[in-house]
Amino acid sequence: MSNPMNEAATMAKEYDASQIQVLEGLEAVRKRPGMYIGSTSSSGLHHLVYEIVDNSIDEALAGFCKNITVTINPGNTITVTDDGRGIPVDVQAQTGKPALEVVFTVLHAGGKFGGGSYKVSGGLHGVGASVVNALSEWLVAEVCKDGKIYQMKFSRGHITQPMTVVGTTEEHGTRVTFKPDPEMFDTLEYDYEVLHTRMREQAFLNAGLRISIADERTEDGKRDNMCYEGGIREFVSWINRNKTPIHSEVIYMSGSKADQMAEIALQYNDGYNEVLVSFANDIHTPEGGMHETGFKTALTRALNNYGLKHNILKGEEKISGEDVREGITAIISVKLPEAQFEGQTKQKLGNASMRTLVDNIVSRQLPDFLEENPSTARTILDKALMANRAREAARKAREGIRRKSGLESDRLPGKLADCNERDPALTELYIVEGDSAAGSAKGGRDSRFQAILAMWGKMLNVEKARADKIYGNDKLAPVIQALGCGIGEDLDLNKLRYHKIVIMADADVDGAHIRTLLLTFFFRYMRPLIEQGYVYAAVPPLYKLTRGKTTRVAYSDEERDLISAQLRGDNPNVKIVINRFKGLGEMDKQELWETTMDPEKRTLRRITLNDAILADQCFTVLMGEEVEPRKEFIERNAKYAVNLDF
Ligand code: TSJ
Repeated sequence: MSNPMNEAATMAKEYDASQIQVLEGLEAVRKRPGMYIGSTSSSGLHHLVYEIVDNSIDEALAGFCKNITVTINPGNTITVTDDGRGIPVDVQAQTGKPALEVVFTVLHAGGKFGGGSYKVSGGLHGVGASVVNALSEWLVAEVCKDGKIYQMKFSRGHITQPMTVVGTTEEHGTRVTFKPDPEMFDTLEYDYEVLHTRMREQAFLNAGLRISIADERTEDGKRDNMCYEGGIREFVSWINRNKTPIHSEVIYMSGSKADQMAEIALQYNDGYNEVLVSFANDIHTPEGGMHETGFKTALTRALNNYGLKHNILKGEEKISGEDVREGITAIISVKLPEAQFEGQTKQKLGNASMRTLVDNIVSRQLPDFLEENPSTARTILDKALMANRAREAARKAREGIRRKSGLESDRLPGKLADCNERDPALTELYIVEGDSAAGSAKGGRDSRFQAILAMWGKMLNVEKARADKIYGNDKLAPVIQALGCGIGEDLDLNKLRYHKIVIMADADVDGAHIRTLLLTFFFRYMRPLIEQGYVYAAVPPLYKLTRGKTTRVAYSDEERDLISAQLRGDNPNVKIVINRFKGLGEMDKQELWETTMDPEKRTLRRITLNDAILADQCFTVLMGEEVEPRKEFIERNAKYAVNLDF
């Protein structure tokens, strides 16, 4: 017989030990929040919401939840609710604690208990509720289950109210409300559109799941209610909504093998761009991977086979992968239990079995579709054939233009003030809007490693232009020449002359226009440049503050107020003059160097491609011919149009 006293003592000791472990775990999250949520900037702040919502999506995937709501409350707290089974509240044998408590206090506890759930979703970092809890000033969890309402409260990961029954209910589900910790984040302001975009994407990826989002911070805040019975088919229609499809129906294919499943939806439009967006377990895989490879190979093979069989392709004629993807909008969504994310940013699917599964699905189902829909098949084949011929013609035109303009030679454009250094890893190219700003930049730069290229005026609308026109364009040719690495199929990053390409344009509408056009161009014709992180936006200051002989600059409204207070010190009546910089051209060369170009002091914002859908939408809508969608888009995304941060 064991001594009951000893047993109690042992249990207390174990409890202490596990408690210490818990606190150490959550303390680690607070010490290095970036490791768990990517960053403590705006992106990390939004990540908290995704981590919570992912749990509700898992519940939906398990078949128990139909509705999810996300609310931005006054004060920038967030509430997420679902109508699932409710997080289990029973005491676990291993820990002696309610499962609910474990979910919020033990690192990586999510989905590991209960069993039977098909855990496939999960944020980029796959962490979950305990991380959000550790990074929240406070968090309240409520579970409706078995007729009761259970409630538990936390502060910075510590329990402030143990699990308590606070009422009775007929409902079932989970509600979590949290306030991100100001000690942890650089910004606490939630952006409705960022959350809306992500929730819409999740609704498309989980057919029939209803996700509602509301901004309750103001009386007239936005709200959206999203539920797509057609899933990724509707996703494709939605991406194509401002484009002109060349066949009416969206082609849909799906299949599964063992515990893996894949679905593909696609539709061609009359444009020339390829929009291929892939997901693994509802996580965007912008770097592609096995599922994309399987799709591309099978699509090219199936269309060539059909073309040969029906004498649309003659003899040796063959259409390439790029030809068959011109004007395509396609979504590939796969779900698998142990997804392997690879690549530099862990955004590439590595599971080879997915290549086989997707290839098999497309190889079996696409030929059937084409045979059953001969006119659509003909339309698609004709388009691919046109692409093939245009590509040939473009190649010839390009070679001609190259010879004429000397693009192939070492000749550099006249508008370029080059630097002395030759090692691309050490050099920077500033692409500057406007002659006066370019003048200041040339005067202020460190010419040892900083080159300046001036750009002005409206540029070619690259949305609808083919590569041959781009090479001949008088605004873009200097950019192509200065960068030295070619475009499109010829792109060779080994020849890139500068490893930092900094777009320097005013924070006004004209600046946004130039920036959007340049990014459109990079996005369409030099995408690896963005993907590999070579493109940046300069961040010029917004204000100049002067007190007597002291001047300081501020890059945001908050910083302006902070510096103003610092300059004022203990003198409430001292006069501080605050000027708003209207444009880069207003700064003299010294100011421009000190605030925007000096590597010791400047801020550069790296341009990322983390949302190819929004990028494509942004470019298409901003550049497109239709005025209404453009107006609406600019109204909805006023600040992105200026601060293009896809
Ligand atoms: F992240 C979170 F934990 F905070 C959270 C979880 C937040 C929100 C808004 C919802 C959820 C959540 C968890 N919704 N639904 C569930 N379901 C479960 O945790 C659950 C329920 C029952 C069983 C079972 O086997 O009976 C298993 C699980 C995993």
